This record gives sequence, structure tokens and C-alpha cells, in this order.
Amino acid sequence: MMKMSLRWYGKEYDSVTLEQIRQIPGVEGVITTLYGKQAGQLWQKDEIRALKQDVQQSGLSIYGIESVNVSDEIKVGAPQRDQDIERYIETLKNLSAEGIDLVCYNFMSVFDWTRSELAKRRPDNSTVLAYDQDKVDKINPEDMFANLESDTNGYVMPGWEPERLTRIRDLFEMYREVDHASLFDNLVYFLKAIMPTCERYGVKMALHIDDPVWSVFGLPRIVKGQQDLQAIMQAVPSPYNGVTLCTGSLSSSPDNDIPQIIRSLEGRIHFAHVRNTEHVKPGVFQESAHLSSDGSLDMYEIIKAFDDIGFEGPVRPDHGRAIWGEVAMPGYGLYDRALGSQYLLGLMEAIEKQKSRGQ
Ligand code: DNO
Repeated sequence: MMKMSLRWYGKEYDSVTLEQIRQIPGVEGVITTLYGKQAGQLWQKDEIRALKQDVQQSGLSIYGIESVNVSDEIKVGAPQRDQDIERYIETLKNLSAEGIDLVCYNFMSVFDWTRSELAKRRPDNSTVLAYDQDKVDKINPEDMFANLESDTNGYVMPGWEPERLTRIRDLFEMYREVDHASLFDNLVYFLKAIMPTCERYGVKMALHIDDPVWSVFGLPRIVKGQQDLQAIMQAVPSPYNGVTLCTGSLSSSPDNDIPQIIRSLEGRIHFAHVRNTEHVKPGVFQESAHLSSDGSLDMYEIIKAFDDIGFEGPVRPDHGRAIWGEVAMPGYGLYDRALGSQYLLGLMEAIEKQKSRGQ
């Protein structure tokens, strides 16, 4: 069965503590990162060791890194990409020297995940992250941060760090010539360059799904559904080239049949993000509680599909609602993610028992 975990943003930054995570039943590991590292920077061994010691002192383990970010130079195929790839390879070796064998990353252009609202009210008065294409169409990407800042509880959303937003115009300029085909080729170039190291040191790469699964601000997106994923898996067939199967991201389009996508990726899923969303209409969705009945996804069928392909890697509940007055980074409070983890563990236990009883 899968190993339940929680994402933790580090002791200087996260409002959630390791001590709290340790008390969630069934959670023995975290997914974390060296917060503050810029894409393209080398991760030193002693920094990784210090992070590992913090986690271990609380009785938890590091199940993987989310993320070692890939630089824009690598994504656009700029001449300096080889230097960045060299540093990425060194980082992978340093992680492996500390016993870390799973790295999540994304290949989204300019922004990481995108939302138009960070505190959309649900009928139960909780707030969630939401996306509405009409609203996004009205946003000038340069004003993105100004539009959202008031809702972030003082946190910076991944991919929207101020140092990136001050150079947003340059970033868009960098991507001007990049289309779907060249972004795909640049991903393959990156993967082919790092795979020998991954194979030698046993580090699994887990590519995150684009969120949402369509082009935003006219930028190309290449990890949107089954076809894209198959193309990437086939282009670089090493088993170390794998996927972070994020159900929430895939669910931004109801055309994605998530249980089927999971089954089509047997042996290539290294990490799972499991959450639910409510599909409102094409281009409009909002996040929900993890429970199937609160959103549009059938979480039983999803966990069953993971079980059917024998997936045993780490899984984490994903964006939670803001509930019970908690003030945290949007999507990453303790309470609703802890609830989500227990629900998912319940589904897993039921599926395991049904199987062992031959039902
Ligand atoms: C959002 C996350 C993403 C993810 C990165 C992986 O909450 O799932 O920010 O961590 O795309 O690099």
C-alpha cells in the first residue's frame, strides 16, 4: 500500500510544525524542500543533512523532495542550460548521499499552478482555491501578485515568488519562441541528461501534472493528460523517468479519466497528490474537501486504481480548505489536510481488506 505523508515547507516558513504532523495517525513521513533555493542553485550536502536531521528529530522521515525546481533556462533551452543541468545532477547526487530517492518537479512555463481566487467561500463557509478562466483572462500577468496578495495570509505562493514577479516581463520574453514542441524537446533533453545519474544513484524523478491542464496566458503546457504523459514516458523510457500523479490538477478538465490514466502509468508513478475538486463548467473549478461527495471525483475509484497497479510510493493529501479559523498558506493548513489523510487511509484500509477477503 501507499505511504501517507504530508507536505511540510520547513521550520522557518510553515505554520504547521513537524510535531503536529507526527500526531496525524498513519503519517510517518514528510515531503519537503529547501525553501528559498532558487531554481538552478546547487543544494549542498550539509544543507540537506540539516533538513533531514530536523525531520528525523521529530520521529518522521523525508519521503521525497517537492520540488527541486527546474530553471527557466532549462525549460526554454537557453545556452546556459547545460550548466544548470550539471548543478541539478550534483544536487541529485547530494540528495542520494543523504538517502533521498524521490524528486518531484514541474515543467510549467513561467508560473507554477495558477488560480484566480485563493479564498473562495464554500457553502459550509470554509474557503478554498478556485479557478475561473474569465477572471484569469482579465488579469495582466504582471499584476498577478498584486491581485492575489491580499489573500495569501502573508505567504508566497509557489512559482509566484516576488523575485520572479519583478522580472515577469523578461520571463515572458524568454518564452516568446517556445511552443509546445520545443518545450517538449527541452524536457526530453533535460531528462536524457539526468537519467544516467538517476539510474546510477537510484533517484526517481516525478514530473507534476500542469495545473490547470491547458495553456494559461498563452504559454505552452505539455503535461495535461494521458496522451502527453505517454509521449513523455515513451520518449525517455527509463523507469526513473516517472510522474507525480496529481488528481486535482488532472481534474481541472473532466475529459481526464483519472483511474484510467493511473492504470496506463503502471510502474511510472512515483508519487501521488490526491485531492478533490468541484467542476463547475468548462474552465471553472473550485477545490473541495477530499471526500468524494464534496467534489466531482470518485476517490474510491482513484485509490482502487493506485492499488490495482501496485503503487507503493508516497502519497499526500493535497490542498485543503481553510477551516476552523486556521491561518495558513492557502491550501496548506493542517486541519483539512489531516482530515483528508484520514479519509484516504480509510479508503486504503477498506480496499486492502476487501482484497485479502477475495471480494
Ligand atoms: C501545488 C503543488 C505544485 C507542485 C509543483 C511541483 O500545490 O502541487 O506547486 O509542488 O508544481 O514542482
